[in-house]
Amino acid sequence: MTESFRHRIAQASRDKGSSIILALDPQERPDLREYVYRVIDKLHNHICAVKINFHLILPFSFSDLRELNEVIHNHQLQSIADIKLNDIGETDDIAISYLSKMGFDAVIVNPFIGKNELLSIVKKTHELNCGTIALVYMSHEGANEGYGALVKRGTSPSDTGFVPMYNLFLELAHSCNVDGIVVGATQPKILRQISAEKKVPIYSPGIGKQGGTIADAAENGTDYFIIGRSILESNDPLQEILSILRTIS
Ligand code: BMP
Repeated sequence: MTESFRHRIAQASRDKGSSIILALDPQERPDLREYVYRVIDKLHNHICAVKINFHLILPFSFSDLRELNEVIHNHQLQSIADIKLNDIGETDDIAISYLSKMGFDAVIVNPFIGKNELLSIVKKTHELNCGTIALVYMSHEGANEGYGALVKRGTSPSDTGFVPMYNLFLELAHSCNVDGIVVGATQPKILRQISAEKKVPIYSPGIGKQGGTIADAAENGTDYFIIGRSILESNDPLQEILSILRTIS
């Protein structure tokens, strides 16, 4: 595995003919492991990656996660750890080290930590041949209170001029050389604005259950579509994915 994460996910997307990332977010259930493997077995030909969140990271052990990532890789898919990492450098470092040992290919981080910490996360992930994906604008309704808040550009009292937080996050993401950015599909105007300025692929959650549409996201610049419940909870997840893929194409 010598290619970068950015290259690997692009390759997986070409090979599978799909830019869908499955948000593998099951509800609590007694047969969690069996369920997860059943889903991957059914859908692996039509997705390029699996995003794993606390729904599995908390109940699963280190070896459960390593085994799951092995299965994901055996299907030539990438695996993304969605922990929205957001801590001091030393703690970020150890988290990334464990995630890489578990076989994750990339980690989602929150740029609120600032440039030094974000740079050090990117450096560490790249040393381990993993990727860093930074949140720029989240998909939930209250995202405007944080990501949309108007903030002063600099940190000195004499700095003037206010910009939305997400503009700063985008600049930070670009200047730290992240491998991708998360922009929710629920705000098409913001998605379009960010996509006009983007230098790295856009990963968009918020499609289906949260109100964003595939068609809008595709039109407004999303590169990878992160979708969970509207696939997992549909009566026929395979047909649902195929229908989403038809819309994208
Ligand atoms: P769903 O398609 O079921 O709404 O799942 C979306 C997934 O993406 C969830 O894992 C959620 O935690 C994550 N997510 C999101 O919904 N919005 C964001 O802005 C960032 C996320 O990581």
